[in-house]
Amino acid sequence: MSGNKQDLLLFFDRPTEPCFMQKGEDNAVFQLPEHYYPDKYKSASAQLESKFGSDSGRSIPIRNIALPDLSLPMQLPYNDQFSLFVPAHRQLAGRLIDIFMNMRDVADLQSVCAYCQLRINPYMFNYCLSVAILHRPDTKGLNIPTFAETFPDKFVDPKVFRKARETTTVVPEGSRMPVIIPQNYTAADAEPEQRVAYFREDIGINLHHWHWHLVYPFEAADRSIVDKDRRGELLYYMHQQIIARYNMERLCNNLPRVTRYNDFRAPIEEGYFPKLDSQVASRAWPPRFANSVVKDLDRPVDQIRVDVTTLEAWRDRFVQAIEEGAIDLPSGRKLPLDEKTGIDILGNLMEASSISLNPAKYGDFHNMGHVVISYAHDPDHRHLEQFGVMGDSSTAMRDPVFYRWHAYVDDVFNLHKAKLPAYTPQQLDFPSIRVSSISVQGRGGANTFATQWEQSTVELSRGLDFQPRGSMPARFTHLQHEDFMYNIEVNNTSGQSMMGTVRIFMAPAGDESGQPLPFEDQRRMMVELDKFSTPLPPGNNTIKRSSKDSSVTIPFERTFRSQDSRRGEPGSAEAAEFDFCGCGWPHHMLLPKGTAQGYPCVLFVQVTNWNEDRVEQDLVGSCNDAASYCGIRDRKYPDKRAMGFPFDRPNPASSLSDFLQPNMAVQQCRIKFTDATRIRAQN
Ligand code: CUO
Repeated sequence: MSGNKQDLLLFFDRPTEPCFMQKGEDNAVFQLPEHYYPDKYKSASAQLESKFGSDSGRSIPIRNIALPDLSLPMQLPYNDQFSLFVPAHRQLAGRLIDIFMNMRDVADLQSVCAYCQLRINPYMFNYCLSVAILHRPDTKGLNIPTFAETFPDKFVDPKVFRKARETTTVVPEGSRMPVIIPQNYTAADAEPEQRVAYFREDIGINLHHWHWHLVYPFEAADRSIVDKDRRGELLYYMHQQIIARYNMERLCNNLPRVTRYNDFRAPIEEGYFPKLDSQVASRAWPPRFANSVVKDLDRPVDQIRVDVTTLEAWRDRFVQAIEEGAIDLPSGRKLPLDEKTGIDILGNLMEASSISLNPAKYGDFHNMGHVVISYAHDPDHRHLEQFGVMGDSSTAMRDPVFYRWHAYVDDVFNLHKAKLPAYTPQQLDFPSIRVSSISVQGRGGANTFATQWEQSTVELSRGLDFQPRGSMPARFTHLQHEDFMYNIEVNNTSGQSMMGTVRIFMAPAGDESGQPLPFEDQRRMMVELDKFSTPLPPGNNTIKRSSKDSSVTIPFERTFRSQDSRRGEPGSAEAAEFDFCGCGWPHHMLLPKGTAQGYPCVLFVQVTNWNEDRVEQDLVGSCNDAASYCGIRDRKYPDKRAMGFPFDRPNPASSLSDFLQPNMAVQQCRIKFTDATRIRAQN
């Protein structure tokens, strides 16, 4: 039968193999109208149909429809890299998303997909189909396979594919041992930045970042896809948290905090050699040599011309607007950057998304930063090279320069935050609610977190095109921590029942040399660990909360979910939100690595008045377990306060203890790392 929405997922299977070949677990085959075959296959279409159809498990007839005009999306060559940060690509993708969104039903969508899959750049096709599936009402409940399975070449050392090819060809399915994805393959220990490669190159972290940008696209003809509640602010906050987390990770590894990249004329000290191959482009991703300097871009093939001076001009206009506390609108009017919406306006202007209020003046600062850096090796295309990893949201976080760029972007946002009045004690406190302590208990002992390495398995077969079929597991190593429980003691002296919002953060206790951090530095390194609401009956309350319930993370199984492990019946409310749940910080990276001696850090808790924080909305059937960094699908951001509250603004307090109100508590803790590797139990 055609028109089964589940069959749309077959277009993610072996993405460069033509869709008339067998797809999926049950070897399904799409039966295409004759004229859907590209010229190179046309003369043989009858043979192809019988070749792949004869032993297929199921055949899916494709409806013959009047095809929409696909000339624009087809402009991107099939074998090129695709980047959301490149304006021309964004435009082509915006058009294709539009086409997919406007197909009148699933059968028509399937039909246009079948035609496109044979012709359109596979990365762009995958991205646009994913966005459409996430946003069409009739495709809710579909569980898009994890990007690491569809395009493992964006995440994994290419040597692994050679081994996998050998194994799938020689060893029968069932007896195949996982191939091992090596942990440190991009640089030697002589490169200091290598000490945090386990963070930068973590598959889960890169998947989260890709997924975040999938959920929050910055361009689409349908404004509602872009214009989501507080999306500009979330861009700021999610990336701010990445920098905070990375900085703590660096301090654990004896590296200084990341230095912002704000002088576009200065060499970028850090080199990066990605050692990834693009299977679609049949090319290695270009490296960036140490001390590269970015240049004016003039790449007619990508329709990009941008000068370094333009980047500087955009930057100066941002700084000026923030200084003045207002942006210029195209009409010549000024729009004030107020406490409530200023950061959201700046986020959209900065990115820039298609809801930027004045692209002509403020340009495309953040995206173009990615682009200019990603072409440092070939700014005028004389070597016919494509962009480096900074140009792709699924690979950008591998490169040390990503953090330098985003540290600067964050600095600009912080200029705005610094203009806002500091929170008053009244804004911070929750009268009659007294928090006396927070502590943690787990296998590491009291107030000690335990971390170590863990090996887990991902499935590569869906991304191994033109190879023998069947499962091909690969094993990779990542950081992991022991589960723990928070214990929070709260006294409600009001005599009546209250509801509280519990906000838990963690930050390093000291700076690079172990000296106590000034409040201003420490607040910017505060990492959100959890946020939840809880009833507070009168009197003493002990709140217990498991680390596994964190509002920033999603469980391992969801980061690496495969199509087979879906939960709920298709179309059920439970399954409906499953896809959105792919966004979320990977749970295995909740905590930084720590050190063998036990890295000193501080745990912070604040309980605020839920009645003032809450957002009235129906959350039934919504996937909201990683709302802190990802929001909630089709809903408002579930916390009225500024993202990052209470640390989003500077405060005259000189130290964290100076900042504390009676509804807050801190606890000195340690993160103890054991250099051992365990194998994750599969469930
Ligand atoms: Cu996510 Cu720059 O916004 O990579």
